Amino acid sequence: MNARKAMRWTAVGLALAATAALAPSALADGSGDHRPAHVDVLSPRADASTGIGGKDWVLDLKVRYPDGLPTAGWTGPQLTGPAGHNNVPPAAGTFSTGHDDKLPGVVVLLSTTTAGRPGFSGPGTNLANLFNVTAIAEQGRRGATIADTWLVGGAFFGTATDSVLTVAVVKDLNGNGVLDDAPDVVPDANGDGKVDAADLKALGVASNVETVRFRLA
Ligand SMILES: [Ca+2]
Ligand SMILES: [Ca+2]
Repeated sequence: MNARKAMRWTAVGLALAATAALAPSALADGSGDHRPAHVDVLSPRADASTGIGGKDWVLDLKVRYPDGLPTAGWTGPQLTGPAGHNNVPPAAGTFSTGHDDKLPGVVVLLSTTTAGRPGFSGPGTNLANLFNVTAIAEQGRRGATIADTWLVGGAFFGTATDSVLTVAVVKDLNGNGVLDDAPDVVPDANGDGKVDAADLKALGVASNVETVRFRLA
């Protein structure tokens, strides 16, 4: 490439960079190219068979916030579970069904969640606050990525059955600029008897909606 051509390409590059810098940051919802959050399900994989007798399997997520930790409503790391380590600082957190106190925008649904146990009201139950280990995986100019892991130690979601996992970050419903609006229970907005991606979209999402069908062995 000669010097004149190189200069021309440099000018194109600078113009593109300037356009990118002017692009608005749309925190309001998950539409368009700039989503304020992105969820990845690392485990279980689609169509995988997991666990033994419906238990001892892992639900592993990564949630990326391009605009950084303040957008995530992140309130610190956690190491929680049914035993005593819940209250050990700095990783103390609550452990129950409902929205997570440490990452309060995330919704995690399993289609085979049933009512009956305390806190469980069927497939709309947000399971995010049952996650055991939550911490920063990456932070820098590309935003922040949170790793979120749950060891499912009981056969609470069926055995020898298919289940559908649905994960998303709810949009900024109260307009405080923070993605901290996940409900404890997602309503069946379209009344079809299921609580799934359609109902999350009706509620409003800031991220992609990840859906994974898998089998509980
Ligand atoms: Ca909010
Ligand atoms: Ca529904």
